[in-house]
Amino acid sequence: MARTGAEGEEKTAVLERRKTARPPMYRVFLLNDDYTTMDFVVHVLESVFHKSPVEATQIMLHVHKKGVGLAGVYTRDIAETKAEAVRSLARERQFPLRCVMEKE
Ligand code: TYC
Repeated sequence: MARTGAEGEEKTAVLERRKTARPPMYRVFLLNDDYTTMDFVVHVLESVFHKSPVEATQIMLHVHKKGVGLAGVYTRDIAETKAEAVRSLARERQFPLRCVMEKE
């Protein structure tokens, strides 16, 4: 069906309303393993991802049971910095905790 002029203008107006483009967002995930302690994962979620103790515990248990869990969603630089912070903390404690990111 042919589009009416008014419909076309409406769509253009909707596209033009946002003045600042939203940046691509990246999901940061923690992966389960058999050696990293639950306490350490909760600590990472609190200190790097600013989760409350309750939420950090919920996310850690989700990762423990399902194998992977979302720690947060950020712009690329922030996601990279957080993933590196996790790896650095894990390395210090010699835990094999893995952290990966994926574009939304
Ligand atoms: N599976 C670990 C244990 O039983 C706990 C754990 C949870 C490890 C989440 C990693 O991302 C992780 N000690």
